[in-house]
Amino acid sequence: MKIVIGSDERGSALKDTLKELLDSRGIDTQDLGAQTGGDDDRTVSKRVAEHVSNGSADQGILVWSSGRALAHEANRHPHVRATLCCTPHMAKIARSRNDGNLLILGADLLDPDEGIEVLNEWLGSQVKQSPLPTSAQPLVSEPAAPRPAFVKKEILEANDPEIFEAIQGEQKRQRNTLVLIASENYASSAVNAAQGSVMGNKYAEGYHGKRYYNGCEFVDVAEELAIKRAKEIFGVDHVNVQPHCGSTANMAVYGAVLSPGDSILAMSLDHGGHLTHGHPLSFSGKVYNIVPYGVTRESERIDMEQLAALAREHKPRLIVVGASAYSRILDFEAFRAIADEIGAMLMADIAHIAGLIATAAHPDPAPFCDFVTTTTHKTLRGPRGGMIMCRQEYAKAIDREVFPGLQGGPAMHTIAAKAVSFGEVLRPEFKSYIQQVIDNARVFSEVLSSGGIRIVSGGTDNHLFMADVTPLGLTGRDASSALEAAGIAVNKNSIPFDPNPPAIGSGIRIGTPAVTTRGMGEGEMRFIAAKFIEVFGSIGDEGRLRAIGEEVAEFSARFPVP
Ligand code: DSN
Repeated sequence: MKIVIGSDERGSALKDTLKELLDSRGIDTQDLGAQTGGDDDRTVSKRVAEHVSNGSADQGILVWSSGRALAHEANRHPHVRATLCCTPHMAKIARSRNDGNLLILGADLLDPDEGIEVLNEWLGSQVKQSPLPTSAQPLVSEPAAPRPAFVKKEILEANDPEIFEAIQGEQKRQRNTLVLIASENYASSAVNAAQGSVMGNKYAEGYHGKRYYNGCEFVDVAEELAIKRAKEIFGVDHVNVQPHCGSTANMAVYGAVLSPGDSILAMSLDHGGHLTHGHPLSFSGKVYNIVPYGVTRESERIDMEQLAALAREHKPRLIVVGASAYSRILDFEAFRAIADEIGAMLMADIAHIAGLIATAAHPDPAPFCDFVTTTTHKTLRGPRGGMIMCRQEYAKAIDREVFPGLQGGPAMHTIAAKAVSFGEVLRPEFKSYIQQVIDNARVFSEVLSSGGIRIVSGGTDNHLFMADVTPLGLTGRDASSALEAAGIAVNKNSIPFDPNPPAIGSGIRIGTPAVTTRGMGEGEMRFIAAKFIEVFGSIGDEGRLRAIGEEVAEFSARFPVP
């Protein structure tokens, strides 16, 4: 067996260690070197993938700073099945189930011992189609000691088999299903490790330097890092990382600067807004006087003329810009001009597009908005949670409204995980990830459109799009249920001016963040979109839907979840 190995600069020390180990075991290993160009220079990774692709090497190893973006690129080469492996278990699955032939290791994610452990598992795991020749010696004679994550799993299994089983089931579901729900994503193992950490045991009511509990020195580090990194990402004056979710983040902004009964101009849920932008059943619609705006019937883009007219007529104290089902660029500057004209404050809710803003793939709200709220688990790919950013003049009011206004003790384990994910966002690989998310959404929408499905507003500029399935004689509910039967998860959604009630809807919302995290690119989007069309043509044919489901599961298994 021949292995080619290469790295970037940060990965070169671990690469050298692994090369030495492979040599000492008598495995024919060719070192293709450490990339010396900038982050965009992928000469070495390309060469490694080419060797595996054209069969001049049986296997490849790439040791990169974090390695996330490499899997997309390497998998574009024919016959290459590349996987980023952060644990021995991931290596085992990638080899035994997916017949992986290119191991990617993140030098920033692993210490040398962990890297060796992952490689040992990779080489020692049974290969589905092309087993290691018997001449190749397994690298370890004894099984590696279980990693801490594994131990925790075993403890949970022994302690609470019912919950353990439910978690196992969910893990399997996430692995075997194609998740195209626009608001979902897979956090990294590092984020999950922080979230499952002992920081969850700590009460830390208050803020750094003004805590109501002793013993906060370590959770302070986590919170300070989360704030520092968020400021660096979004270029804002002040950050509060304590909101438990996007809804409490929005609630805190409203509560900090408005009084009950004040008017808020916000996008209606029917046209793509969010529950907390004034739905009558949400606190926002109950406490405040909501003036809804929407999109035009023709363009299905935000009707800026209607918005300006409503602003002049109702003089809201706050205008909210942001959406959960809108596929076009938000023009924050134009919103600011309208807010200034009537002396209103402006809040951007960027929960869906935070990852795009973080990487400059969408215009920046910070220069134009008084407040920016977000969740941290969608395109930002962090733990489930919320965050508020604001201009300095509102800092005190916002902090006071979050604690003690709305919340008691902050979830310090989640805050630590927010810090970890923000660290990941700051790496160059995250930018490539987001670009791929956007390219994937565009290609996906184009294939569906050529299959007779109407794309709301004619396309997408971001990570999601809305597909009107009525031209096929379907409702959103029919379409989402049929897709579910074939192992594909989307959500039914109202489209603007929808004649169907929300529980039925005329559309489905499709987003690409989660499948892109699994390493899928445009080719895979074409495959999945083609399956959508097949599913829609097979409604009522249970056998055919099951067969498509089997194909989907097989396809899905090639792309490990983090
Ligand atoms: N429920 C989320 C979504 O799916 O967009 C927003 O909070």
